[in-house]
Amino acid sequence: MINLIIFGPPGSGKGTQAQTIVEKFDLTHISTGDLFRDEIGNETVLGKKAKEYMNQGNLVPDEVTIGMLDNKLDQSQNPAGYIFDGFPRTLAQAEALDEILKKRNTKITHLIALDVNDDEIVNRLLERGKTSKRPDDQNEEIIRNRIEEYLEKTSPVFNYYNEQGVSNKVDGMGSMDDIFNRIYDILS
Ligand code: B4P
Repeated sequence: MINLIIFGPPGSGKGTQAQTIVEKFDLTHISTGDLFRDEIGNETVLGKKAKEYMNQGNLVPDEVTIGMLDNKLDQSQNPAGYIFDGFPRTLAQAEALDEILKKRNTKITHLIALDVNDDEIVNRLLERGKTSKRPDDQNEEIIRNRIEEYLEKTSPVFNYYNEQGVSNKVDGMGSMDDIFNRIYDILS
């Protein structure tokens, strides 16, 4: 079983690479960003809570995010494993994920961190914002806030899993195929 965390700053290619990894390894893709955007689109109570944080480029509170992830895992059993995209984003989420997987007699097998510089991130997200209409992709100040949130709250998750011996860094610059090949080498 592969349980992979695809990790990195906003716009580093997590969602993009997850799509290809899912096809090659038959994993189930769980993206907390996509789950929140579905909740917002359906105007649920959870979506209304998440929207105010996301639109400013802030993280949604842990208690909201962890409960949502636990429910999603209950609904999508896959013996081949999971790819966690955008989760965990804090140490508390990482600890909760370990507990959630332990209950299911499994654990994280790999964390792959995509390394991309800040200027490239801003360019990619502003470019995506032209078509995605995502409010958090349309304003450089909000994108820079997302990068700050990542550095302050999310980046320590790399070391947390490094202590478990499962963290890997991958150069996230270059073509999507080249980056996928770097990831493939680690997973196979
Ligand atoms: P996410 O939806 O996870 O969004 P993201 O960080 O922007 O990454 P994404 O996966 O979408 O983009 P990708 O890098 O693939 O999170 C959005 C918000 O939701 C967060 O800010 C937060 O508020 C909230 N949230 C989500 N999870 C949370 C959690 N666990 N806890 C608290 N809050 C949470 O791609 C970006 C762009 O780059 C694309 O346009 C792509 O085409 C392009 N691209 C990718 N690879 C490229 C390459 N090699 N070259 C050129 N362009 C490339």
